[in-house]
Amino acid sequence: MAYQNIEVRTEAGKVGVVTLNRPKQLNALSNDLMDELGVALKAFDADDAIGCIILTGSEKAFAAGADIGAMASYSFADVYKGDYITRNWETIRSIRKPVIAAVSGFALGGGCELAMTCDFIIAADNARFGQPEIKLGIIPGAGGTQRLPRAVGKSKAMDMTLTARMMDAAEAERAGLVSRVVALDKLMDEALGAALTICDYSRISVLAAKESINRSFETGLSDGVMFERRLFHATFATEDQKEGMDAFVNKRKPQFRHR
Ligand code: DAK
Repeated sequence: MAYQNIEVRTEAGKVGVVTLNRPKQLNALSNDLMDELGVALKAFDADDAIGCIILTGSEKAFAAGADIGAMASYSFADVYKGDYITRNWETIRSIRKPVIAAVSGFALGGGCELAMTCDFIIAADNARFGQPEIKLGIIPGAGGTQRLPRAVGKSKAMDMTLTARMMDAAEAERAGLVSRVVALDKLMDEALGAALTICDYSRISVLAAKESINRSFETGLSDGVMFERRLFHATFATEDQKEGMDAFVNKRKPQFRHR
């Protein structure tokens, strides 16, 4: 597929990189862009050579939100009857391989929500996160009111959502929204390093760990721990478990074969 709103490449033959590419609109997330993003993510997810995916934007903007120009004229009837853009915003949730958001510049509104839908966020020191929808007479619509409080707690989530205050990278790291902050010029190196580390582990363990952590957001503790226990037990059915433990015992580097 020829993409108009994103760029897609592979690093080291095993990391899929998707770069949002609508620079004039600060990567505003148009319908076409979200369609293309879904296609690219699904293609990497289906590609056996790929072990991890990085989603990034430009130095100035990861994404400044959904496309306000496109939304401006919609009525309640349009968005409710049409189930406004739910269709192509939910694809990322179905991706089973890890997706790392490498964020520099603005991650606002739907851009912040998109970053939060990734599995973890590595931020450049110029990153700024916010849910400024209140300034437009709307509220977050792609999970911001649900994922932000889970990430940073109720008080900061309320503050950001009700006042539209942006959070800088340092505060975002303190609050737990991002996992690491690095200098802007080191962002992609850092994200790629993390992705390659993940690629070297057993794919089965990686998928199971992601699935189990995501389950913690959907269920109570007892059910979540039981879900984890079943997946943990299942890893003992894999060749990779034998390889990983044998390698440790014999003081060598494991060679996981993802089975
Ligand atoms: N949409 C469209 N164009 C945008 C944009 C956006 N979100 N953000 C920026 N742009 C455009 C600007 O209009 C400008 O275009 P030109 O005037 O040059 O043609 C260009 O990008 C550069 O922007 P600025 O001139 O404003 O640049 P500054 O450096 O001065 O300011 C800024 C950067 C990021 C602070 C500012 O552009 C800004 O405040 N942008 C809007 C941020 C915002 O309000 N974002 C939230 C949008 S609402 C849903 C899924 C998602 C959503 C809802 C539902 N479902 C699944 C149901 C999401 C909603 C939203 O994100």
